[in-house]
Amino acid sequence: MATTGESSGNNYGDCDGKVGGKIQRKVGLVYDETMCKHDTPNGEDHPECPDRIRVIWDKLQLAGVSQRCVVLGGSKAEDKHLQLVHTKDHVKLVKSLSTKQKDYRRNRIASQLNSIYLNGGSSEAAYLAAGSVVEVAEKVAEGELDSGFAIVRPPGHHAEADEAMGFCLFNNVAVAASYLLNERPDLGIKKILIVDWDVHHGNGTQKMFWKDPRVLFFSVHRHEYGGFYPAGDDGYYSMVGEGTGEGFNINVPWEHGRCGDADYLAAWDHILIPVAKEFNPDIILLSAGFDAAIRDPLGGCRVTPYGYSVMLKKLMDFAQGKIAMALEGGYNLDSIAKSSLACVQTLLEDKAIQGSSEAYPFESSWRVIQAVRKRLSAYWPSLADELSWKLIDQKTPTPSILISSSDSETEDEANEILDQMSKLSIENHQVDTAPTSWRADLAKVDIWYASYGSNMWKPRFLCYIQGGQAEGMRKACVGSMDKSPPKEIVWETFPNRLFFGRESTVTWGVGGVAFTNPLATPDDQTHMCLYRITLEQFNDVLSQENALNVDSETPLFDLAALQLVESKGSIPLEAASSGWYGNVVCLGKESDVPILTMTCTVSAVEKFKSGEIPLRPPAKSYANTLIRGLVEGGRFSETEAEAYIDTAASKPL
Ligand code: X5A
Ligand code: ZN
Repeated sequence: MATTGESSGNNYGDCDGKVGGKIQRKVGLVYDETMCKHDTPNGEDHPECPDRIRVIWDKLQLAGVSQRCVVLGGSKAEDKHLQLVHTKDHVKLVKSLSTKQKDYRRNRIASQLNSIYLNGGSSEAAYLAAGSVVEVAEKVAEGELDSGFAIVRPPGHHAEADEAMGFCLFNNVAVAASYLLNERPDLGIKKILIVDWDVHHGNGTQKMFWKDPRVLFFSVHRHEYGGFYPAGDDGYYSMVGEGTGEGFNINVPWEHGRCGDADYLAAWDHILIPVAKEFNPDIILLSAGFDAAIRDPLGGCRVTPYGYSVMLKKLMDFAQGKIAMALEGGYNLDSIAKSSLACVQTLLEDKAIQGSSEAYPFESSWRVIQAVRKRLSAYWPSLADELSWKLIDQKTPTPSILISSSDSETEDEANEILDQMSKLSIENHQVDTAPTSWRADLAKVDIWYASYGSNMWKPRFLCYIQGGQAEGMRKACVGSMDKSPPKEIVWETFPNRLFFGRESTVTWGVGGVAFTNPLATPDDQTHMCLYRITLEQFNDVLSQENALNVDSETPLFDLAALQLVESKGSIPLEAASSGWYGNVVCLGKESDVPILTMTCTVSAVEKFKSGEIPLRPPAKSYANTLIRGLVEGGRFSETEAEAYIDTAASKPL
């Protein structure tokens, strides 16, 4: 089934394995066009598309890099190897998706799975993806290759023993690891380090080796307190493995997107590399998704090709450089091609990839790194020391993307890092001119932000301005770029209906979210706490309420929108349409300053009324926060506040 196209060949190096007098490392590549046959059944667009592996292969060929590698065609995994980590039923299911079956049956299977599409080519591609990773891992373990890269799809790391999910059918890397450990004792591979730098948590791989001390699983991913795919607590740093596998599972859960080279390299230098030294793996398998790459549409992170090359280079110091890379995610075709090229050049030990950047890790990244070190220090003594404050003081303030440059006195550990960082550069660097011009304009305009939910409690609202985490919150806020406190606070009552809906929020967990009917209903009353803030700050509150970044290049709500909402009363926001509070409502004026609130759209109210979106009473802690706001704000006694929330929670719409 090797159909790798014209320019492939089993040659490597141009002169007896030497390039420029240096012994050329033997780097294997698997590419097989057959894996492009897995596609959406009706030709709809999907980020996990066949072109992903084509563009990588084309890039390696155009750069003249594949010609210096050992090119292998794909090979199909054997059922007994797949069954080392998957159930028989799961293998049977994937096998049964053959071309003979009708699309509708496959569509029915896919619809019962999370983020999975299937077509007539899916089964063969899945077998090839897993088999190809096994093939590369085996050849690297044997020493026939120094290292290798399996350019495969569908990806694998979300696939669990009995379930396909997250674009993954078989867990390619897990199959390969289990194959080496259980089927090939002759190769002497006793300890495997799996590094998963895909932007998503490798939930499948984690589960498969949860109790297995032979596999150290390390995953760094965007987590957002459980809000980012695959969502939940599995990717948290508290998940360290169990039984004899305790301590052999390490998660680095970023609190937000935007993480880049500096954050990833800090996780390498202060977690992964010291642990890898202690663990001393016999081989490294790399779940190499490139969806943490700059400009990836799903990841929202900013790792550059240079960043990937440095992360990889650092791993090459272990296991005598035995590394088998397998493609996982990565959805910007240009970014994944460039990142892959940088990695293969690194495996070939070409001249170092050029790059530099003056970025520091985010403050939040240091916080995560410290928490991970602390949680795992019982198992890995090299993590026990606290990081020096001089080191962690080198940071990019969390919401801001303004990059400060280093003026170093080179004497301590901190400056070592700084020097390293100052050599980094972000390829095709989009200049992040932090507070962009819209901020200056909107900072001149005052509005009243009218709150009726947890923001009525001042310490909670201040988190949106100053950043931080008030009592009861499960997640810290980045705050506004302008951290000045509200200029005035007043209370008012409006003829709208307060109600509660939805399942849970990232901040409060399970329990209702408060809404107010955007349309006035004269018999109802919503009591609101009004904060006088600038329109710039209002934008940042709006972004945070809708889980959007505050560092957007364009405002969510500008002067034109303000004019519009004053005349129309209520306007939905394009950019926040998938958020909960994607509708800005003007409730009138107070001392000639417009009063704005944010709630759901009028059409969402209809869905609440029809039951299409369920109403849901607030959880105790959330309700208590509202009551606290009303009481501490002087609006109500405790009994009155309780009665008010109670009524709003129980009265039908
Ligand atoms: C392999 C990978 C992402 C799934 C996202 C689903 N999967 N929304 O990157
Ligand atoms: Zn991913």
